[in-house]
Amino acid sequence: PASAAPVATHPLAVAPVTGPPSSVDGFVREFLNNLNYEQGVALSSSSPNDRYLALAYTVRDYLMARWLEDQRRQREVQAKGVCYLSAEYLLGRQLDNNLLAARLTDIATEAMAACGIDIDDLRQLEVEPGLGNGGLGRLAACFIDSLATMSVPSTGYGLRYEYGIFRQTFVDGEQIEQPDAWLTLGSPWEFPHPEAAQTIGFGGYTEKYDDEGVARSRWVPGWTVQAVPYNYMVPGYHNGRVNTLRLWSAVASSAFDLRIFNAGDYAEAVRAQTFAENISKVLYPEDSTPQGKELRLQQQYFFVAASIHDFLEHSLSPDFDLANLPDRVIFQLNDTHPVIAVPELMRVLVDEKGMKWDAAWAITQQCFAYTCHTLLPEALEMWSVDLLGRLLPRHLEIIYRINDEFLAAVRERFGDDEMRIRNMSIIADFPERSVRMAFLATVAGAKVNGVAELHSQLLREKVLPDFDEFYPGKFTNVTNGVTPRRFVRLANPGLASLITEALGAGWTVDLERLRGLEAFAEDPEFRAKFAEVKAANKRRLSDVLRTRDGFEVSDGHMLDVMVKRLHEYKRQMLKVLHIVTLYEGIASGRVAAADVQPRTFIFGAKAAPGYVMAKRIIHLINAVGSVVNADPRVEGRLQVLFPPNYNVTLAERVIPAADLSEQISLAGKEASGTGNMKFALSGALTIGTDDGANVEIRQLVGDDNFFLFGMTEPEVEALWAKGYKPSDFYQADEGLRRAIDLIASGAFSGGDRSTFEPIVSNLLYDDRFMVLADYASYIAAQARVDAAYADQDAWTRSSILNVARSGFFSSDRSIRDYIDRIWHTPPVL
Ligand code: KOT
Repeated sequence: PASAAPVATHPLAVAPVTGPPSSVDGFVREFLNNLNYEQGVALSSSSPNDRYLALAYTVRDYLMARWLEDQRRQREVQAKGVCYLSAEYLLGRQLDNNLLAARLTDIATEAMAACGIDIDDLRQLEVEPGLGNGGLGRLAACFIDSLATMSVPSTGYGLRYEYGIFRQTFVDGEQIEQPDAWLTLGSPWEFPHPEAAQTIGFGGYTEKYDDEGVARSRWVPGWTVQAVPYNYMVPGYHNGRVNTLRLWSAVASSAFDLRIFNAGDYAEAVRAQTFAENISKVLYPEDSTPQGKELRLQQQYFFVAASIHDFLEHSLSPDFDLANLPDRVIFQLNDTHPVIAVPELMRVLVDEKGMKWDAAWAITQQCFAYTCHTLLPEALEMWSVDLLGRLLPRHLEIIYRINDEFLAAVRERFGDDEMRIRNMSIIADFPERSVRMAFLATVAGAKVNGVAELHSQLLREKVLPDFDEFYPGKFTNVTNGVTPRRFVRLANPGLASLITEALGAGWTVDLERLRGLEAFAEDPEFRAKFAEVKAANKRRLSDVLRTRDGFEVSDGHMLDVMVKRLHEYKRQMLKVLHIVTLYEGIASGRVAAADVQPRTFIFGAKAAPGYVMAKRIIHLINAVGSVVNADPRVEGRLQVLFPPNYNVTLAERVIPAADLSEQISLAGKEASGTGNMKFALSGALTIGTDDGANVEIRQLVGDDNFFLFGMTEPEVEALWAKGYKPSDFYQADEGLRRAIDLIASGAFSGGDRSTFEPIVSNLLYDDRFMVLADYASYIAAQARVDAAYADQDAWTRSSILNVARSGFFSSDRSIRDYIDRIWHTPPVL
């Protein structure tokens, strides 16, 4: 990033904002230039990868002038902006998104054709940046898209992992993880700026010193790492805006190396280098179950410290009065992963800028806001005081002082209610003395939000009730959303054309306009076209699964899809029990295959590598698939497909083809879900519990167009209170008994009863997520699905209504809510 001081004096120092000529000829010229001068090859001798890179460079070049202009303007205008701090960005492929944003899709397609290249072949070569685990990272990617499209001054900050989420393969049905070396063939979308590196300290000690009669503290780090920024363009849709995503990469500090080199230990110095560079080496693959690993804390501090310093240095003028910082920035904390930013800003303001504690704290409390993405107790991050004190001693002191002052205020308000004090303390004493990051974020944040109405309500009432009482007005809700550019326009071009034909083009940036489709749901001609789009999407999916995985998707089947991380709370096991129930009916001869509604079940799911039960469930799904798909008695009417390595790219093909969306978490466990929104916007009907954003989807699409089942959250609580015995449900339900017995019998494990025994006993004797309690209700709801699907025309009508009524779930609306309720950062047009 350029410094605030202007250096451009020559009239050509800033490229004209138009960029290269928007013509096929112009594009061909740029493309060949890039092929020759960047890749160093002639067209005739270029590899497909050369061509992909040259194409990417060309698209980039068209966006460049806008990008430079927006960076200049962002500095000039000095408007309040958002710094979105997120440890994850699950971006998906960039080429199509950037072509679309820059209105270059047609030109680029023709230009490639003029060079004898099928642009589709190049699309397939892009390795998606999988710098996230699932919902939380994908949400961040949707949000930066919306921020750019809505012209909100903002920067996304995060980590440039050298290895993103692992590549999943199956060996004998079991998950094997492979490294995701996404950078090896070149990364045309990023711009490294080693000259703008930040120095990040770790370890060492703190000391008190006398500053002209004022007692101060300072941190003397034991070692440092360089944080090198890599900038990515984030183009808005058709608005000429290009925002920045800045991801940090760790490089060894030369000073640090020198000391060791001078000691004559060359090998040790090189080792130290890799030690430093480990920080941004790999994304931790746990979703909603973080492990308290030291390297993870290093990652967190590394990227937030670099981001805060970067913002203060490059976005503010040198004479800026930091007392006014809240007028210029809001740091949005994407869950607790970046919360160490809070003591870091305090340290900078107090120790480095010499500000008084109280003034610095008042500023800090206005500069942060916190989004919570979970309710699972095991997902609430805690860092041991021991580890924090070793790695970030000054930050620990600051956290203690924040806590002391906070608890003093609590005492003042509520008296010496020791129970309450202990429950609210940022420092927990058991099982180990540790820092509760969610509490720190809540105390420091101007606002705290959950990600769906139900989640925000439970957050206030169940997880942080004392804080809600102490800070009236601090808690709010912002229901999640998804970007219609990627998930409708790009992923579902057939539907997009149909919508544009019916409603005109404005819906892509004003998704509530989809309401206009309600009237078309009553038009048989429109329904026929809509059904044809769905059929075409299924063929597109078939093609992908054939080339990607060698699968043959059966024709004429309902596509019943469950794609999301593998987690017990999401209850893939409930889906398995449904499939086994259908299969057992046929295999036992009680049900004629001909009477079964033909269905293809598609799963996509990665399990955290250390999550043993999740991996067993993956194994079971594959095992059930092998048996069901091969059994002639099924007559091909049931099919189970589990393509490995579910990612954004595959989601873009699977979701538009789906008829039925499985959103079946135990009520109260899924904070929001965002897949559920993508399915509804693609015309899939949802079978779901009253959980997360399902609640809002159902309210909007209407009960007639949604298959609700299962206990409500209060009913779940009541059953726990009464005492839950899963084996009672097993005993009482014959269908359930048959399904579980079949799994236990070894029918899916070559007769070996031990393979899936841990799953069976977990269900019968533990079942933390009440799979057995919701089984009967789920099976009944699936019967309603079958009946509804039998009337194809009525189903299509419901499907259209799902699309028409899901405009609320645009991430543009989420961002508008953030602006109104939390950020107060109006667009700068
Ligand atoms: C991960 C680690 C710690 C705490 C929370 C998480 C987390 C939560 N990771 N992903 N989530 C999901 O975030 C999505 C976006 O808000 C939600 O839709 C989804 O329900 C969460 O599970």
